[in-house]
Amino acid sequence: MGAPPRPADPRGDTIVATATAPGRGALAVIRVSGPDAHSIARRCTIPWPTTARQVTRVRLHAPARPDTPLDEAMITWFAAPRSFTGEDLVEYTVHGGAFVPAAVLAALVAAGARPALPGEFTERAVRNGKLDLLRAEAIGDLIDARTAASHRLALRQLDGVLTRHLAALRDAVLGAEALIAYDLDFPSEDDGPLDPTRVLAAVDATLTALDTLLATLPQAALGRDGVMVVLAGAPNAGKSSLFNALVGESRALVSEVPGTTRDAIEVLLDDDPWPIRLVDTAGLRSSDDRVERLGIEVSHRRLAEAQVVLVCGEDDASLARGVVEVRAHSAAPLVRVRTKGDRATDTRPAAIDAREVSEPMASRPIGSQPIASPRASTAVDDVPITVSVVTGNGLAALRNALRATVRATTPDPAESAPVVTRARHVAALTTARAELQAFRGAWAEGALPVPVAATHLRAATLALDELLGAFDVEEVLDRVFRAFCIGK
Ligand SMILES: Nc1nc2c(ncn2[C@@H]2O[C@H](COP(=O)(O)OP(=O)(O)O)[C@@H](O)[C@H]2O)c(=O)[nH]1
Ligand SMILES: [Mg+2]
Repeated sequence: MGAPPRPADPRGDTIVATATAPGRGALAVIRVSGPDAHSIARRCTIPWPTTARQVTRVRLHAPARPDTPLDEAMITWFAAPRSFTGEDLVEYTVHGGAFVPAAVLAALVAAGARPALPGEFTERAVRNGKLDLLRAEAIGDLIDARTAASHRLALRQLDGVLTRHLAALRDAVLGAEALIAYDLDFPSEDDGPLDPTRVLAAVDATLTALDTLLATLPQAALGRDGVMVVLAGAPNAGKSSLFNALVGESRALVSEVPGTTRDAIEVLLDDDPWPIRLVDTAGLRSSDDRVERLGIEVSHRRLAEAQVVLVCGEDDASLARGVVEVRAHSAAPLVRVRTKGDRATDTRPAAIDAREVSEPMASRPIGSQPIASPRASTAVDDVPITVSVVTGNGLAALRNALRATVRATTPDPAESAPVVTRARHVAALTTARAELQAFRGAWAEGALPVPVAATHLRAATLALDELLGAFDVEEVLDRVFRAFCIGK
């Protein structure tokens, strides 16, 4: 989406946008913000409410045509700085649909407002100190959230968990800087020269905190893309039937990515603690058929990416073969599924306990980076879970087993610890980390003059400042808000 260039000083003018999604709907919200918001809105509104922050029923019209009503609407106005943007702000709730919001928007533009750029309302809120940059990003994430996990992460960030944590880290770096500055200014104060280990301890604690924070990035991807769970097994094992049964049973189908018959088919299912990206594959048996071979190659690739594998087979022998084949391509935890339970000729009990999960042979944490505190995988025994898509038996137990395996190998979503969610965060934290390490090396060896070593601390502070949006970094603001929707 080629966003138009942003005005050089976007603070000067008054902007307008529809904040709700276009299309047919009962209501739409239109916002006007800027120094002339009240006078512009007034030219389209009868009567003008006397009191701020009070919902009033009004009639709307184009500025030149007060006798031609556009809508019966509700209006609330706010006076700077007590508004979302920190500017004078007007919020209309008008009737929705194709015509009314567009007509009211046009009237407000005719009265002097400029159509807002994507994210411009939130950008103004940041510029006016109503919101820090991390919280502003969280609003964007909240709007974009498609899964319960993404929603949870966005709300946590909106609540300021990450902001407070970073502010504390920044304070720690400033503290170290102050220690050094004090030593520079008063080198022979009563306590004698500065104890270098004190500075090192402060810097080391900050480095550890930065590492912990950087290691949380995979959580954002998990919340967005889900845990990749791949169905594997010989052709005809019942994988596609099981895929359909699991999808059909799911409480929320989030998205669907259909492929061709020889490609993998995947679906994102919202689940607790993380969404599950369920992938059906073509089957594992080697084949001379060219098309089937292509499908098998795709299966192998998917297996290599899998975070959990459901190995499907009708009997012990095919399950055992399936496990061996899967292990050639994947070290992910396995859940063994005996399919077509309704046909089973043996007399084993059909009801299998939910805790029966096959042992992850080489469990590894999910995500491309190490996870801060992976928990031990669940204890398991050796009984596969028997399912039937015909009777539905075993599907609930399979879901529970899958959840248990996911829980055992992914970060704990209940932790209220701060989590980084964007490449921007990682870039800034990596810079801060590199500067702190450069400082640490120079300081420990006494290799650089103190004032030079101290510039690394300064640079680390600046990187954290940029992350918080604590000072005016045009480029950063521009990059962050370009991705927002209009009216936000
Ligand atoms: N009776 C019974 N038949 C099943 C069950 N699951 C799959 N099948 C049958 O087994 C055959 C192969 O199933 P399919 O899901 O296409 O296997 P895939 O090749 O592994 O994807 C089909 O004829 C299915 O109807 C089940 O639970 N019970
Ligand atoms: Mg199939």
